[in-house]
Amino acid sequence: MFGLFKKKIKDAVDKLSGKIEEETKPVNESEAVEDVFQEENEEEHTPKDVELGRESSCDELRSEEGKRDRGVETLKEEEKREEVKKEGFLSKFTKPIMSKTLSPEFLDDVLWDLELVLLENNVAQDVSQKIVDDIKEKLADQSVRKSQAEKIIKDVMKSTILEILDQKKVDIDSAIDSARSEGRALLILFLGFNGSGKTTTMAKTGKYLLDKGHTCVFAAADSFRAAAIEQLEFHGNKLSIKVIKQKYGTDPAAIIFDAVKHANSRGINVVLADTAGRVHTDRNLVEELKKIVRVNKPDLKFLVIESIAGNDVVEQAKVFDEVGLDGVVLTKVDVDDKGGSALSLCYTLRKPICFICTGQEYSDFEEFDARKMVDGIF
Ligand SMILES: Nc1nc2c(ncn2[C@@H]2O[C@H](COP(=O)(O)OP(=O)(O)OP(=O)(O)O)[C@@H](O)[C@H]2O)c(=O)[nH]1
Ligand SMILES: [Mg+2]
Repeated sequence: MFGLFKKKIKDAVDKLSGKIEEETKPVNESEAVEDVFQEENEEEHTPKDVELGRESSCDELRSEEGKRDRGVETLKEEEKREEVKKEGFLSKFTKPIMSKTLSPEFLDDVLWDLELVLLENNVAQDVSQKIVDDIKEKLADQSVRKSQAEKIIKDVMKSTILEILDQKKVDIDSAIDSARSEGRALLILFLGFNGSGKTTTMAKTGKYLLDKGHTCVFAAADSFRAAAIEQLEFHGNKLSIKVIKQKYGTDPAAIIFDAVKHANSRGINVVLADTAGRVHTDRNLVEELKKIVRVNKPDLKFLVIESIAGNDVVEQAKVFDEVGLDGVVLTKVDVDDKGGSALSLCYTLRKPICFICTGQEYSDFEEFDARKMVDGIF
């Protein structure tokens, strides 16, 4: 998952920190002295010191003779450590500290490579630009030490990407509870482009909700594509989830209306409604979707979108957002080497990615964790 993206980002970070390292120069003496004191303080309580302390307190429990011998040994060890510490301390005055002040011009030059990597990996142009601008703003005029260049670049990139991905989460459990308190089922609508994985994702969501102890029904509101109802019934049978259906050609808004009525009269917690795949450029199908929403007022509308759709995700998402999306489910992440779609979607829609699908099995479904994704990339 996102293998190529990870590699390219790593290469870009290496190149960027490499260029900074190449350009580092010795800083003035007073700064160097300050740095040394700071480092000495940081070194003051190393785990090794703590270990040594623990060792000597254990000795107290041993025989008196052993205690004396060990006491002498510990003293010698401490003297030796002090000597080494002093030598190290002095050598730092003779070895100048290398650092580079990152001017905006220098950053412009070196961040170009990073922008290219983002563009090549399906990160939309305005999103790539925003990431690079943010990184530039955070790093400009900072003095970066040679040894810290890579860590600083990585930390800044991680926080910038995390800010984009970390949108306010959808809490399905609370939404179910609040619908229940009103004596009704929660209605979740799955919509998206042809073949994006809507029906499979809805089945996975059904399994996820059953595992959490909720009850569900499926609404077979794709009454358009041949075999769509049978496909949903296959999942319904496997998962023991009832499918509310009507004949092909029936108005999908009416099918969902029926399913909600069925669920409300039986105290079922959630109605999961499948819809026909639509091409975002087909206005009639988009209007049909708006009708479904107008009639049934779904609590949650999830856009199911392929991670591999590339730059097209942004245009698709914008059109589907005309009905007011609540979140995104990103599918086929298992076959996506690039990984930029998630960034483009979050930035464009300002909506959360709720789940990611990583295969065709019901279990290939997980709650999206922005921090996990960022940690995985870096
Ligand atoms: N590798 C992989 N395949 C997936 C994933 N999700 C769905 N698929 C496959 O994608 C294909 C299309 O899935 P569907 O669930 O039928 O997609 P759909 O959006 O309902 O399709 P339409 O109803 O025709 O618009 C099927 O072969 C699924 O098994 C996923 O996360 N990873
Ligand atoms: Mg389908």
